[in-house]
Amino acid sequence: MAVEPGTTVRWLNTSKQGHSVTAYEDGLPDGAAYFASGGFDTEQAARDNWGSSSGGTMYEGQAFTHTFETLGEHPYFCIPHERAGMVGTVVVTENPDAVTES
Ligand SMILES: [Cu+2]
Repeated sequence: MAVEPGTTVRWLNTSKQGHSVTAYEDGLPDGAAYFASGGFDTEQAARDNWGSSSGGTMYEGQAFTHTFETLGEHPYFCIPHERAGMVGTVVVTENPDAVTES
């Protein structure tokens, strides 16, 4: 998805499975705040804590929000379903309408 800076994006788990929203730390633009469900500061911490009670799991009906302030591409994934291709990118741009969704 493409959004303007300052946009708060909300992910809602509408499935029966637990998911995560976990940023690819190395893929974030310089200066961008790290984001992950569970509030982790690093991708490694999010991965290490997956499966624990504080693991950042979003259960059915739970949401995670993040406000994007930095221009650029913000790739993220779902920890348990990364290998299944559950990944995405939030593109932060001054002109979201010009971005072609892939
Ligand atoms: Cu998932």
